[in-house]
Order: sequence, then C-alpha cells, then structure tokens
Amino acid sequence: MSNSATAAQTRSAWAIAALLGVVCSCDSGTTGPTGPVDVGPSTGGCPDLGGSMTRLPEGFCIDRTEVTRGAYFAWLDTGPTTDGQPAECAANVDFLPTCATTGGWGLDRYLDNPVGCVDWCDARAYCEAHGKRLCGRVGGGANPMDDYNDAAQSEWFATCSAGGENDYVFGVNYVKDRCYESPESGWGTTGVATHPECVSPDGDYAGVYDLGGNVAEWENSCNGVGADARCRIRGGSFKHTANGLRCDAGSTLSLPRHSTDDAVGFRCCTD
Ligand SMILES: [Ca+2]
Ligand SMILES: [Ca+2]
Repeated sequence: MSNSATAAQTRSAWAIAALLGVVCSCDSGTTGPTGPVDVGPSTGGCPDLGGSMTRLPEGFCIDRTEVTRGAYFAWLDTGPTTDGQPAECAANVDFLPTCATTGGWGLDRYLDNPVGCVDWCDARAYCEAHGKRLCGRVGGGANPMDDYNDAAQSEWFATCSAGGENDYVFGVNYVKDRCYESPESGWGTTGVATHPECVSPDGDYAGVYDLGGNVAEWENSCNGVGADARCRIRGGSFKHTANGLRCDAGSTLSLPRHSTDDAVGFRCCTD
C-alpha cells in the first residue's frame, strides 16, 4: 500500500470519527520538537476560548499565538458542521487540514505547532466557532486589500507593526533569527512561542508571538467575495527570511481562498 493511500484512508477515518463526534487521543501530551513558552491565560478581559488572547491599544483582542494543531484538532473532535458557511465558502466541504496526516504528521503529534494546510474558509470557521473572527479590519469585518499596511485599519498589521511604529514585529530593523525563519527552520514549522524575541519591543504590543515566520497567517482581506478570490497571507513563514518577514510584506502575498499550504495557518481576533 502506498503512503498516499494510507494517508487517504487515515484522513477518511478521521473525517468519519469527526463526523461521529468520536473523541480521539489527540491530547496525549506529545509535543513538538521544542516546547513553547507558556503564554498563560488571556488578559485584558479577552475570551480564552480556542487560544490565549491579549487586548491592544486599538481596542481589539488578538490570539497571542498562531492557532495550534492541538487546538484545531480539539475543535475537529467536536464534529463541527460545514452547514451555515457564507456563500463564498459553500464549496468548503470539510475542515480537515490537507496535510494533517501526511509526512509523518500523525494526529497526535506536534500539537504545539501551528496548524497549517487549512484554507481561508477553515480558518474563518474555527474563529467563528470560538466566538472570534479571522483577523481583518479593526472593528470587525473584512479589511480591503489595499489597506494591508494601514495600522488604523488592518488588525494584523496594527499588531505586527505596533500601531505603525515598526517594519518587523521585533523592531524597525531586520534581525536574523529573531523569528522562526529560513534557513534555521529546515523547511518545517516549530512550536508556537518558541522564539521569545519574536515579539514587539513595545510593551503595549508585546506578548503576541510569531507575527513573523513559523506559518504565514490568513487575513480576512480578499479581492472579492467569490470562491476564487485571493486572500492575503501575512508575516512570512518558515519558508521566508529578511524582507519576507516585514509586517507590510502582504503587498504581493495572497492565495486563492480554497487553497492550502503547509506554511500557512492563522490566528483569530475579537473585540
Ligand atoms: Ca477545508
Ligand atoms: Ca506567523
């Protein structure tokens, strides 16, 4: 039996288990190659569901880390339905990451690493299911693509740039390996918040990890409402370095709404 066939069967079994609400052994305690910083509970009165959050000067709350595989699989364990998705996501028939069980990535492994291989609609659904939203426009809703570098409009950019102060999450100037980037990465993700210097030097924005590198992050910022629209991905990933990690590197980085990439995950925001 080929590896791909095995993987397909595993995915199928997982989908059935998720459909039946079967609780898997995803919380077996296995961690990624390096342990993450314990970011603790949410602060600023932000909700704790689906990931620890912090409140920023702009008033909104944002996840302190990329959504982890563990958190995402725990949500899949609840058997979320694909009914009720908005029209642009009607073609999204399941929430399973396309690489969840391939390349040696068992469902009980690397639970502290960011989830990848999810499409924009999967990311949207996860955030909505936890009473949050996929980070988009300050105040809620989609951020127009042209406002990608406007700290008064883009929740993701405001956080990364500390309200427009900085070009990289860690400051004005690029510093190699502050964040998890190429080539240190060896072409794969690492646990979230394992790079304690990959945060803002501005105390009002510090405590939000990996806005540069590890996985790039879907933003609620698309060039249309259709299924084929392209949506922004932010912050670069383990496949990027230097300018690729700029907070405004979203100028050319986008993917079709229903596409997936092992270097693209997401985080959520709320008010
Ligand atoms: Ca999907
Ligand atoms: Ca990231």
